[in-house]
Amino acid sequence: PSLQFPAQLNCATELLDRHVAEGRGDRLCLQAEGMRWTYAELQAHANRIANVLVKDMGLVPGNRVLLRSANNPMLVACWFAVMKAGGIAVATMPLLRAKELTQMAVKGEVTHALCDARLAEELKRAQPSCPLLTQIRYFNGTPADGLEAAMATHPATFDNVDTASDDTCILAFTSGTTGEPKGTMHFHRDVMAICACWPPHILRPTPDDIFIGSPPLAFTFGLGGLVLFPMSVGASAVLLEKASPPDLLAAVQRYGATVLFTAPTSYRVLAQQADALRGSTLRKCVSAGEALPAATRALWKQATGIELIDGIGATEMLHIFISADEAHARPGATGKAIPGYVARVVDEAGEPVPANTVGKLAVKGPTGCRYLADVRQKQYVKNGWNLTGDAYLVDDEGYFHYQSRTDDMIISSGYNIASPEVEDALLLHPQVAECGVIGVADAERGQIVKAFVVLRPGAEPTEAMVTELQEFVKANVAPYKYPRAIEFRSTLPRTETGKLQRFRLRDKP
Ligand code: 3UK
Repeated sequence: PSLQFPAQLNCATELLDRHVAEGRGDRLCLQAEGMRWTYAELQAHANRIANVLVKDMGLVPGNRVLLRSANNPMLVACWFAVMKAGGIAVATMPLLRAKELTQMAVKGEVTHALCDARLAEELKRAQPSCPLLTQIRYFNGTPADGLEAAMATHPATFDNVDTASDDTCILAFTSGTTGEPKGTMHFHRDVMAICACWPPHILRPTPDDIFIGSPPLAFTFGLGGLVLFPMSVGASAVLLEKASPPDLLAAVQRYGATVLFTAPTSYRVLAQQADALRGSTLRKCVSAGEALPAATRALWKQATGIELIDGIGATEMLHIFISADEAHARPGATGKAIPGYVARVVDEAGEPVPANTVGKLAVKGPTGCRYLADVRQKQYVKNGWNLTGDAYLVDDEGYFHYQSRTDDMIISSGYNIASPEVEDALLLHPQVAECGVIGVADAERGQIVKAFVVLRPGAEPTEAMVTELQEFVKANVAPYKYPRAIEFRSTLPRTETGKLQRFRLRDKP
């Protein structure tokens, strides 16, 4: 990919205005419940909001703007308005509470906010603790007398700020499971770099594709998959405020979606609706956020005939850096470093380890980790390599196989056991809907493997089932990895981004 960017670059000019300037303004850009916007309509909305930000709210380039909304077209218009005005978008997950919003606003020195009126309450509770945050406008309210009323007083034209390609435009907070949220900074050129690397080489979308998916736009997986990537090729996206598996399935059918982005657990649930999925319009399905179990890949292929595209990405890296297209998919492997990136597996000293040896994943490319004022920068980036905190091995053919988060390795009687490997084995059992595996302290063995299992409807959580599952795992992986303890649950704790929260299983054993 060409990763040479001019000194001055504004990603809104490239991803939005360029389409209108080149005569594609009438093409469909965004759809949502009762809404269809062309590229020209999105541009007009973004321009009016940019005028409100600059002329009414006093925004100057470099100001940080908190965005708070479920996935909908106004959120996208707000995001582009911030880019156009040379601001920095601080997108936040809809489920966050005042406490977390305060942490992010204070740490991010946020001065402005654009917020969906239906999510106003927590932001209003946060504002008194955020002295710099003085300018807030609400949208999507009834009546639409907030941001929309202000927009109506401004023209639908705006001269984008002539930003430098290495001006920060995104401050993305990690969906971190523990500790203070970490803010990661990304430049205008980083946005263009992720559009130049993964989509043309792995996804290969066309301008007629209709993208759909569940990840919030505040999660960079969602921002890329549902806004940046479709717009980079002039395609369109469907935005869903609610994207549980049934909502997603209904929307795929209703809108004739062709490219789906969601997390492994969601694919697992969706695959049960094989009837509804057969002969659907879907042609490309992307999984990221956590490891894709081989059993889930197989279920999806059975239900739809489609080979999933797996990819590991991170907020620190902005998007996906190891992946494989359908033709190169290997069950149990994430893929190889995508064009533009290099990846390797290293030991504690940062030296590459031999093939088939577990070590730490190290990656570099056009994007990388820039924590906002955080001492953990030195742990994530060493000698120019980004250490993602994942344990991986590379096989003889150069494919990267995910093992676990480095701090999720279970050590039992001297054996290293990766939680996802045990989870994968359990998921092959027809009665297992979901599961999570952790290590729990044990006097004799140091740690033992414990599994939390959600059974499929109709299956009984009995002692006999415990034994059956234990024997099943022993038959599928090295017997010492079998879960000595199994507890049945009705649900498992997950983040808004679909990640299993193993630490919460550990807290409440
Ligand atoms: C894990 C995976 C195995 C891995 C993300 C795509 O997930 C994203 O970003 P986060 O900052 O988390 C990063 C961590 O999540 N992970 C993600 N994808 C996979 N593990 N296989 C995968 N396919 O531990 C990684 O270090 O929330 C994913 C695009 C953008 C993103 N921000």
